[in-house]
Amino acid sequence: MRAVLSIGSNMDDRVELLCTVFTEFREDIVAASPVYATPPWGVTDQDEFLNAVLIVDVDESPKELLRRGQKLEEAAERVRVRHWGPRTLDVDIVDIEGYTSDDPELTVPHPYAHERAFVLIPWLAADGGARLSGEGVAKRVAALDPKERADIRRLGMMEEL
Ligand code: A4P
Ligand code: MG
Repeated sequence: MRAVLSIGSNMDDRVELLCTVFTEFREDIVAASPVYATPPWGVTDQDEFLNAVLIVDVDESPKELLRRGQKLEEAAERVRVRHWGPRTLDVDIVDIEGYTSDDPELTVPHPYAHERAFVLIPWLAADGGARLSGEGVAKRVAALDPKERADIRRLGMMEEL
């Protein structure tokens, strides 16, 4: 099963926290985006995020993959204080090839992916042919507000940081 993961952090050592996800999935990564510095989306009075997208090939089921991501969040001692609020580590499943779900525990595609520059821009960098719900991600990126696009700063590949 091929899945697209969006990972983010805006607390503590953000590079180190994102690195734990790269390490967990090192055998499964098909493509990885650079790491980007991104302004907070949704709840804007919080620190800047680092975000990246990983494309992985895994043997487990969608729910097992969700659980694997949640274990990394737990290991990062993530505390859920506020919806869309500050977090040490967030591992979201953006999309899974050939699979959709409206289960609140695991909604696929991720309901906000199509409007989030911090997901779409890294995803396009990892996969130039990416598609979300039948539409090219390149087209969605082109349709973003230019200011929002310009605010997403490429820092470099994970191994360079
Ligand atoms: N859940 C349902 N579908 C999924 C899915 N596709 N992937 C459930 C992962 N989880 C999914 O998530 C709440 C519940 O969503 C989980 O129990 C899971 O079963 P959460 O991470 O515990 O809580 P949350 O923070 O309230 O919501 P969520 O949806 O993770 O927040 P978001 O939507 O990820 O937004 N700005 C920038 N620049 N960069 C960011 O990374 N992140 C957020 C968080 C806000 N602003 C941001 C960023
Ligand atoms: Mg999440």
